[in-house]
Amino acid sequence: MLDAFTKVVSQADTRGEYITNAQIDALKNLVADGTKRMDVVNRITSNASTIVADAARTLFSEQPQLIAPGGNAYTNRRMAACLRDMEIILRYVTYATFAGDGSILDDRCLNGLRETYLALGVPGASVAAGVNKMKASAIAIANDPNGVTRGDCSNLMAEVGSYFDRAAAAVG
Ligand code: PEB
Repeated sequence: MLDAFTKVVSQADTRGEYITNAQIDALKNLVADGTKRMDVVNRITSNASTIVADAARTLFSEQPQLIAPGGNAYTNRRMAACLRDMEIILRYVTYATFAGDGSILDDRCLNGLRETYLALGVPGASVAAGVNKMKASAIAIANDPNGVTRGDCSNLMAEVGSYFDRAAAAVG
């Protein structure tokens, strides 16, 4: 697991070189935007259950076969597993956002997930659809200009979006 700083250090070490000015500038920007990043993590974290529940509700209304008898979210046990999976993915997206690096998401959540779903018979494309719904509502919540000092969060939102995209691509 890396963060934005340890990633630069580890890449420099692999090449046996000092950290470059360009890398320092990129990290300076990351530090300058640190408060925004923490706010984003805080907002997504404090709205996690809403984000998961809304995404699941929309997913099941669009794909009712999932909750029909024989579906992959039919029975409370499978429904609970499904909501839990979405919550786990969202949690790792918040970790990646906090660290400014996706490796925690890749290594501890997405690695082998496609194979797990294949083995379980859980439809990966439906999980990906659920992840995309979480992406839309998490970004809407994180990017809400009300209640915070207004500024440009476009880079940060693109970064957060890319973590959701990574999760969706890993299973879809
Ligand atoms: C991944 N999910 C399930 C299992 C595992 C994961 C390992 C099997 C064990 C169990 O049931 O608990 N676990 C999960 C994860 C990590 C982890 C992401 C990362 C660290 O450790 N069913 C649907 C939807 C979808 C869904 C499409 C969006 O209809 C998910 C939610 N996951 C789902 C279901 C099961 C499951 C298990 C239904 C139970 C499958 C079954 O037992 O039949």
